Amino acid sequence: MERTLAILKPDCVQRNLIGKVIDRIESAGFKIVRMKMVHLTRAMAEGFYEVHNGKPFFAELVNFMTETPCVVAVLEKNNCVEAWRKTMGATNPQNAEPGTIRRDLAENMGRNIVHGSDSTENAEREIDFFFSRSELL
Ligand code: IDP
Ligand code: MG
Repeated sequence: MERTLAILKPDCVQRNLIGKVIDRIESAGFKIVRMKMVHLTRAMAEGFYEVHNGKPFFAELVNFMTETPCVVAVLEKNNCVEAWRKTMGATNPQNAEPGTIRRDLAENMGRNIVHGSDSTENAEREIDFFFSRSELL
């Protein structure tokens, strides 16, 4: 079964929306196979988002992701990577479809509540970034 990495970002935790987002995850048919809270260090945030290093929003993104703890989770479902991106909605909540998490809950493009891997290759890399082999057994 395909897996992806989801993050309930610091804004989700700060705004007491963890439960709402987990409810949406489970209601949409994803199995939560692993989940934990992590407070990212700057080095971790920079490493996780290294593809965006050099972009104008990079510093803002790293600051945001290190503000408070977040929740990282491994989700499982058929076609999981694409299905989770669809459930999240577009990066900019103003462009996201009604009924998606970002459209319904996110404040703006930076503080957009959730993360999801964008390919099965990146899902593997991102799951390995947060979960050790023994945690995934
Ligand atoms: P994604 O999260 O939908 O995959 P990416 O383009 O990979 O979007 O960007 C990663 C994250 O960086 C976004 O979720 C958002 O938090 C932040 N971000 C992206 N573009 C901007 C921007 O133009 N302004 C502020 N933050 C941005
Ligand atoms: Mg992305």
